[in-house]
Order: sequence, then structure tokens, then C-alpha cells
Amino acid sequence: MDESLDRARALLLGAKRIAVLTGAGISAESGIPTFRGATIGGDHTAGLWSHFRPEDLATPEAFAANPKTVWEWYAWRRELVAKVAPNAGHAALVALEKRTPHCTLITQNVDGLHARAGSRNVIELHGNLMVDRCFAEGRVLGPADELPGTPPRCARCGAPVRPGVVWFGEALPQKALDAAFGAAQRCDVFLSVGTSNVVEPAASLPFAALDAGAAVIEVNPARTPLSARVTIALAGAAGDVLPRLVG
Ligand code: BV8
Repeated sequence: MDESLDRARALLLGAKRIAVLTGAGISAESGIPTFRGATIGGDHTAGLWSHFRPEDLATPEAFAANPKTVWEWYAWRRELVAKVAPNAGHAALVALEKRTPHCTLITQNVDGLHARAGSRNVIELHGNLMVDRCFAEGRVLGPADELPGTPPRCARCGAPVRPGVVWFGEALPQKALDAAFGAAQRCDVFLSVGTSNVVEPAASLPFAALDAGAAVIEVNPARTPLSARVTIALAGAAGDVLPRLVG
């Protein structure tokens, strides 16, 4: 890996515009299970969804049918996120942003760890776990806008309160999506970290960068549908590779 790491380091140092896409893998070393199975130091930790099927929990239909179950699953994830901290991988991306004239961090994660680590220019494609929204009106709710319950209820219309994340079958926030594709199509180097690259439309971002002539670096202990197309594949954990890549 050392020769590839040196080539990747040089690419990043010479880049004026960098776009980074992260997935659940960058938070694995903080203790947050990934969706499709984390590989931390070789032992295979069952993914968050190994006990559930995504369509059972992360869809508006599931919430409408079982608001209590879905709400409790997200409440469990919020508690977990509140207990963990960003790891060395998140910190390396803060350093990368500080030294690069234009660096856009696009994340599929809803855990808010990039902002907590100090990243400033973050696009949250799939929303944020800590935000509450009215299931009927879609507006963001503060504590004063809610009546207690599991889930809480919107004080204005009585609809259940939902987490402010993008579920399967829901459109991504258009502004965020446009900004993400703009960054991917303008960058010199696209860095993909810790994503299985299967969930659309985020999974198309690295290909948009490739089509626009960017070099693509992938950091992931496992192969993904992107791996065959990347300029450099660095097989390892984000918390181990990123500090060496950016340091
Ligand atoms: C939409 C928020 C349309 C909620 C999530 C085109 C083709 C095929 C399907 C579709 C398509 N277009 C739309 C679809 C359907 C669907 C989709 O893509 N399905 C997939 C499964 C095929 N997409 C959608 O429904 C999207 N909506 O397009 O709507 C539309 C348009 C207009 C109007 C109405 C509708 C919405 C997608 C967003 C869904 N929400 N999350 C929540 O979090 O609960 S997705 C969820 O998966 C997370 O956000 C997560 O980020 C995302 C992707 O997973 P990853 O982050 O990649 O995580 P994963 O576990 O999969 O992989 C972890 C990786 O890390 C692994 O590779 C592993 O090897 C690696 N790793 C492990 N340890 C480490 C590591 N790497 C580094 N270091 C380590 N230590």
C-alpha cells in the first residue's frame, strides 16, 4: 500500500479542488455500526441492519405503519451518537479542508460527526439524525413545537414527529444534491471514504467526477462497485489510512 499511499498523498497535495464523499464506514471506528457490516481490524461486526431490513425501518411507509418501532430505533441511534466521538479519520478530513483552497465534504451519514470534528463545508445528503420534523408538514420542529409521546406529536397539527433524515423512496434535498454534483464535476480529486457505493443518487457522485476528468481515490477495507474504476484504491480503515494520507 505504501507506494499507492504516496501517489495518493501527492494527488491530494497538488489538488486545488477536492470533493470528499463519506459513508457509514468513516464512523465505524467511532463505534457506530455500519449498515452493511463493518470491518474493523479484521473482525466482522454485524451491520446495523443485519438485524433489520432497511425497508422495514428507513421508509415513510414503515414509519406510517409502525411509528413507535421506527421512532425507538432512531432514538437508540441518537443515544449512541451522543455517546461517541469523531475519530482520527474525521480529524484528518478537517486538516485536509484547512489546507485545501476548495474542499467540499459530502456525507451520506446522518450522525453529525464531521461537524463535531470541526469540518466546516459539509453537505449532509441524507439529513441529520438530531433534527425533528413534522411527518405531515415536513417543517423542522423544536421542543416547544412538540407534545410528548413515542413518537412525540406536532403541537400544531397532531401528526407524529419523525427524524430529519432522508428515507428510502424519499427525494434528497435538492440544494444539497445540486451542490454535491457541482463539487464532484468541478474537482481535481474525488476522495471516497467508507461507503459501499450502492445507495443512489449518492453512488453516482464518484462516476460524475470520473466523467469530468477527476482522479478518484477510494479508502475502504473492502471492494465496492466503484473499486474497478478508481485511480487509486487504498484498502484499509479510514482511521488508519486517512491520517497517513493527509498527514
Ligand atoms: C431517491 C438515511 C427518488 C436514513 C439513508 C437508482 C438505482 C437503484 C436504486 C435506486 C435508484 N434511485 C433510487 C433508488 C432507491 C434507493 C436506493 O439507492 N436503494 C439502494 C439500496 C439500491 N435510493 C433512494 O431511495 C433515495 N431516494 O432516490 O428517491 C425520488 C426522487 C424524487 C421524488 C421521490 C423520490 C434515498 C436514499 C437515502 C436513504 N437513506 N440513510 C438512516 O440513516 O436511517 S441510506 C443509508 O445507506 C445511509 O445514509 C448510508 O449512508 C447509506 C449508504 O450506506 P453506506 O454509508 O455506504 O454504508 P454501508 O454500511 O453500506 O457501507 C459501509 C462501507 O464502509 C462498507 O463498504 C465497508 O467495507 C466500509 N467500512 C467498514 N469499516 C470501515 C469502512 N471503511 C473505512 N473504514 C472503516 N473502518
